[in-house]
Amino acid sequence: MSSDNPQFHLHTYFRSSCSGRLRIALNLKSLSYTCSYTNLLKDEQTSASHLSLNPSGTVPVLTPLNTDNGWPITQSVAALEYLEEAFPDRRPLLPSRDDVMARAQVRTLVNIIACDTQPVTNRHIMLAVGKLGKNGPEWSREYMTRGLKAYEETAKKTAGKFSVGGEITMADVVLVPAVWGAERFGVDLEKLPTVKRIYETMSREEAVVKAHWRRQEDTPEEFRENLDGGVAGDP
Ligand SMILES: N[C@@H](CCC(=O)N[C@@H](CS)C(=O)NCC(=O)O)C(=O)O
Repeated sequence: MSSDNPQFHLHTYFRSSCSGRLRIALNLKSLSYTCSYTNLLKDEQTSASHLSLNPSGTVPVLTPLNTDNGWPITQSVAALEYLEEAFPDRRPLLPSRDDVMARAQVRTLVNIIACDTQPVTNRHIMLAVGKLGKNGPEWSREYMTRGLKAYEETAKKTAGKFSVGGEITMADVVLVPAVWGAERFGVDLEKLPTVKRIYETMSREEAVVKAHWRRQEDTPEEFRENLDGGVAGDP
């Protein structure tokens, strides 16, 4: 990274959990970014222009702007790892290199959400299971519950204030937007006390408040919440 003032561009969607991961990480590391908005409900992720940027037809896409040799990063976990490697001293999101077991634990928790849970609850999967006669939202609730139970059982072995000890890591960054989705789909968090506690602690972080799906420029008016906590339309 050649610049002292690194800038990023993020292709995002307000309710995309994978985009939420990057908003939180960028905020935690105090990195500035501009956004373009890809409306998944309008299938803009499958437009020719988006596919030329990201052949996977998904968001987010993170583009480092003022680097010597940057290009768009089209996988959110690769982008998280990139941010960590490029800016290890800005609010580190992995335990120290001396603690390789703790690093493995963080990556295990990240993968429980990013590899085992989000892909099977993605919007196009819900639509596909709907065509097979299943109830898409019930499907998502079931698989989110399963994934978060695995997270709970795994995290409770290492959790302190956060999922792995007392500092925020990538695991917590990935967990928070997964819980946003789980809440929407009616997953019972009372049965997941470690997840619930960490989620509530994380939700008080300024970086998370700013990254919340209800507070993005592309959040539709009916879902919008301002930074003081009021929901649009509330008295
Ligand atoms: N493995 C990818 C997954 C990206 C992904 O699936 N993003 C969702 C939003 S969270 C999406 O764009 N879905 C579009 C769709 O389902 O059609 C990543 O981590 O970046």
